[in-house]
Amino acid sequence: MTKAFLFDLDGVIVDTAHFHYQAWRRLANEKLGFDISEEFNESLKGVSRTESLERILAHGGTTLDEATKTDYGTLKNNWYVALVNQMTPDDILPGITDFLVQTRTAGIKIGLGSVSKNARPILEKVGILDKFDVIIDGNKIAKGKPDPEVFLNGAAELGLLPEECVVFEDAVAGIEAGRRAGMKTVGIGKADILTEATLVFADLQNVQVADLIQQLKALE
Ligand code: B16
Ligand code: MG
Repeated sequence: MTKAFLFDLDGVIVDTAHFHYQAWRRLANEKLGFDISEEFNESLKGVSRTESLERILAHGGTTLDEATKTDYGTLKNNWYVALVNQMTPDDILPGITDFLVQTRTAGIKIGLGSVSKNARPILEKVGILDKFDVIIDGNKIAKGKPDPEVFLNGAAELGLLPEECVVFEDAVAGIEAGRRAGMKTVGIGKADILTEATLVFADLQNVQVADLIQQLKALE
């Protein structure tokens, strides 16, 4: 029986991916001496800040000492935070506000499972922090997605079993994390990319919580 929905933040609740891209691109251009494409940025979705920098360095065929990596991670984050500080409730992705209302009405708990250390201030900025029963973010976990830790912690904080939770994710790494946690997964995006998801929708507009629960049950 489904008792909780655990939502990823970036790409599901809000679209912060283009802010991450702008900040990483600025770092690559100004400090590393190469460019990164929007296509390459896809491979950074759902991946932690330190792992993202490692992937960018490998992509550019370069290395840095640990102190510089820390400095550059902080620099990128300062640029990123300045961008997300401009967010408003208009930045909530289509269909989400209504979907959260439907979830609450159906008596299903609402959790956040994000590897971002900025998750809480972002939810506050867009005005929906109070909609969440539990928030697991990058400050609470040791391992990023595809490790299942973030979602297992969400279930544990809610006092629920993994099989009672459904994960909503836009990233391949996030779907894998949900699957490894023993949860059903709803992919938000393209079915040919999110091939491991239990169900896939382009977005949550026009998705009814009651119908979704029925569809998931039918697949058991
Ligand atoms: P921060 P999610 C992830 O958020 C992003 O998808 C990923 O691109 C980012 O590197 C990561 O958060 C860490 O974010 O630098 O703010 O701690 O998709 O798990 O909500
Ligand atoms: Mg995401």
